[in-house]
Amino acid sequence: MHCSDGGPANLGLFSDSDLQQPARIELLGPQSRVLRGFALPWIEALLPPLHAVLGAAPFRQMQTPGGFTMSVGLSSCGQLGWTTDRHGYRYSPIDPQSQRPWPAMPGVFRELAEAAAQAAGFPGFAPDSCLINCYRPGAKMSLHQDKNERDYTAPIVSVSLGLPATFLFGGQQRNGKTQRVPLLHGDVVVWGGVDRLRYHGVLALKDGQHPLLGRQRINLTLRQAG
Ligand code: MD6
Ligand code: FE
Repeated sequence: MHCSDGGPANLGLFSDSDLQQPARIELLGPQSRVLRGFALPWIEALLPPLHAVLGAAPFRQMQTPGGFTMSVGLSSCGQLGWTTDRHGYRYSPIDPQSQRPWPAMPGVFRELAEAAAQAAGFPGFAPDSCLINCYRPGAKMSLHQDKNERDYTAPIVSVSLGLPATFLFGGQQRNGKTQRVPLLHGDVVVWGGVDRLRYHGVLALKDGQHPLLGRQRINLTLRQAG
């Protein structure tokens, strides 16, 4: 803020979040929405704590119960983190790599997720877990359901950062028809209610260079897991 820019002085009455543009909202299903560009006003505040979290809990490639190595790098923050190994998928309060609790969830993650959930018709969202996915060119996520959370009443809020990806949004059965949804830097997907258990995935990431994040896509998914 410059004193000489001629506009009305901001006497600390407004914050950047008041400058939020009206979201361009797209319906994916009855209770799932893409909020185009919703996270853009938060990016500046979000990246430093994201880097701090990744310093304490770096991305790692986990094993699936079936013995495959995931192409996506994973980390978490919050009271619970999502993990997979040969024994199965679960939430744990401890990072298996450091044997320490996951880094705390940055306040700005929680605020963004709560605002996005509210804008999509889910007030009172209070995430206790944020899974952080890192896609390098070629990395993908096969069709899956998110069903390790204790109950399915809360929605999931998913924030896309960096390179664009094609999101696959299917039905209640793995072999159902899927829609292809392009997700760009700053887009937020929210789903819950009757759509909470729909199959979804991400096609192999195309190579490219993002001005802020370089050659990768980072996806934050915030949940009420416990
Ligand atoms: C991704 N997202 O966008 C992977 N899951 O990289 C997910 O698996 C996901 O975006 C549940 C809800 C929203 C999501
Ligand atoms: Fe998922």
